[in-house]
Amino acid sequence: MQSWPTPPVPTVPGSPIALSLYNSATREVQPTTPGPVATMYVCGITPYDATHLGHAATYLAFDLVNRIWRDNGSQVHYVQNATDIDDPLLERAERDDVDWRDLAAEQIQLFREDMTALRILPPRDYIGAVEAMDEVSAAVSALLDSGAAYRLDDPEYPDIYFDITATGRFGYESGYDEATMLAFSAERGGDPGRPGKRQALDPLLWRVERVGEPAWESPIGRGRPGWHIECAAIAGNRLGFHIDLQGGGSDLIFPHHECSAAHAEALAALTGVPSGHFAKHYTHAGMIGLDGEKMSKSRGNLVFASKLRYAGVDPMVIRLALLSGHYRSDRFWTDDLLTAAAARLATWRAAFARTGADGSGVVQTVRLALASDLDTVAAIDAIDVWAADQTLGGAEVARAVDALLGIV
Ligand code: 5CA
Ligand code: ZN
Repeated sequence: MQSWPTPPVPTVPGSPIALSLYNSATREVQPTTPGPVATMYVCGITPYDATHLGHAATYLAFDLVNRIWRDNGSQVHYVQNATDIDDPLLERAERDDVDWRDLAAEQIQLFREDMTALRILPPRDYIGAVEAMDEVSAAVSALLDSGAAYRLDDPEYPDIYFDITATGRFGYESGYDEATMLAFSAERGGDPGRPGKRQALDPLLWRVERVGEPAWESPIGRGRPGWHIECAAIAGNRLGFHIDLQGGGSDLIFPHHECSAAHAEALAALTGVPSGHFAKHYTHAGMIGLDGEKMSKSRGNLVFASKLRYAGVDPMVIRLALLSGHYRSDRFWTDDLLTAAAARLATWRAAFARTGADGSGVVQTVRLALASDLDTVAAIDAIDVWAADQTLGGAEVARAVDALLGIV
């Protein structure tokens, strides 16, 4: 699919600082170690109710990763999917009496416009599940042939499941215990109670055609894929099966990233690539809430980036407001965040226009803060202190804030 336009990214004077990030798989902050081309896969939207501020906050966190890696001298090969066929999308299309394809296309276009307005660097490959159908079914077929997957012994619906024992390390990514995994599986699209599976946590790879549901022709019969295999195939086929980072919100830690990592590792084993963890870092953003609850499609307590834009809010104010909390903390959206960000941005813009040299070292302070697990709170504090000193020049700092925080 078409991605969205790339905003200009200036170079920053001074010395880059290597990025460290929290890794959900090790439960600690660790240095990232990309080569000349850093490889990042961030799970994309399921295209309805886009783009709420929870989505925006998550994509912003990985936009900072992208910007810091570039500052560190790497190119970034960034891949993102759109889950443009899935049960929740079909349910929403039915509820609203629209064609699911039209709903997806319209919501993906809105998402592109929001990402552009928020100055989020686009993925090099923006891939819909529907357009990737052949490669996804080929991946399922390969897993089935290898014995890592099996057909359910169900005469009516012989769906294909992944055997979570195939990689010998299922569970390492989340570190969750069995009871937690079972609970999240049931809550987040899995079917731990379905009879006939080898293990309750085995995830669906291929759903054979049901009457009235969309289905695709494939070597394993007509049907449509499970959720996790889409991301494993789309990421692995473009970035390889050993990538620098897989990202998303914390609600994707399990089952989605655990299962997509297991699928990717089982696929990697088939290619003879030395087996290791799929991603060096599994990094997750905290949940944005509203009025005491997680902002979610199912609750319907959503604030949309586009609604704020249409009401005349400067997208840079939205961006700064979302960056004013740490990406990993669960936090609440309030209108006060917008008010504070608007005042701060006005102060910063006046300071950016000041002539003369900076001399305060603020650019390095910002670099250090961001390199330390994206500490935007410390970075913003340092810029506030700099802006308050009327004797300091603005041009260098403006360039750094544009390149590293994406704010102009
Ligand atoms: N299409 C799948 C991933 S393959 C999906 O999770 N789509 S989504 O539209 O539900 O979410 C898109 C991204 O936004 C995910 O990374 C998800 O973790 C994140 N997200 C959803 N709600 C919130 C929230 N309230 N706060 C922060 N991030 C959120
Ligand atoms: Zn995904």
